[in-house]
Amino acid sequence: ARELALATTAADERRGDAGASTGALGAQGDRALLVIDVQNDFAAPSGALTVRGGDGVARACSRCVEAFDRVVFAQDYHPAGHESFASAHAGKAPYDEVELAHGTQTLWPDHCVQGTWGCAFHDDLVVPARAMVVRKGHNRDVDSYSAFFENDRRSDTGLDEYLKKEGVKRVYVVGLAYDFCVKYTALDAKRLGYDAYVVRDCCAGVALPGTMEAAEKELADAGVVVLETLPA
Ligand code: VGL
Ligand code: ZN
Repeated sequence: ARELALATTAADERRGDAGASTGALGAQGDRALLVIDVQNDFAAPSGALTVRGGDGVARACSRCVEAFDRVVFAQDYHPAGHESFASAHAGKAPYDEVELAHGTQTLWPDHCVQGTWGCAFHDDLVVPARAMVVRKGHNRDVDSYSAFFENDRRSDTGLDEYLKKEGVKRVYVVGLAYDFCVKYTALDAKRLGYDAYVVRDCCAGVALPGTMEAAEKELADAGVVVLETLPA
């Protein structure tokens, strides 16, 4: 019942395709859930880059995971000394900005270093065996907020190719952080031709000055549909 109900969101109804949702597989066929960076460093209270409300987001995302047949998990996956870390730049502190060849980079505390506890998915996140995991940020010299492209937009993660091959037309984006990786993933999804949805109560933001407002506006301007909640 939950699957059928989920397939009939307000946004679907606006699009007039609610009637296409017949049977679990048919209803699920063209949609995917993208769960972004629900890892200890963001979601756990003792994480290196804790997002307020992150552990609640882990539980909310798990409820979404159970409702989707096709789920992709993004994992921020940095080598030690990654250039997005303030510690890699002499005289810089976390949340300072620096100019790099491909644009402005916000500097972060060391986080999501490969093989560490902080990099692991939060314990409350359900990660089914069928799930696809996309790792990003492994290139030392360029950050990757979006689950589709690195920030210089040169190399892609393979996610678009996978979703297209699967026949996915609608992507629902949830997780952390709303104003960074969730935002950029949803914007790229829209740009790549998917109907893109962000489920607001399954997200939380870093909330640096102005970043939450900027996210609201950029998502709206791009035509990403921000749903308050996934209908029960
Ligand atoms: C993220 C900052 C640095 C995110 C990742 O997942 O939103 N934010 N790395
Ligand atoms: Zn990162």
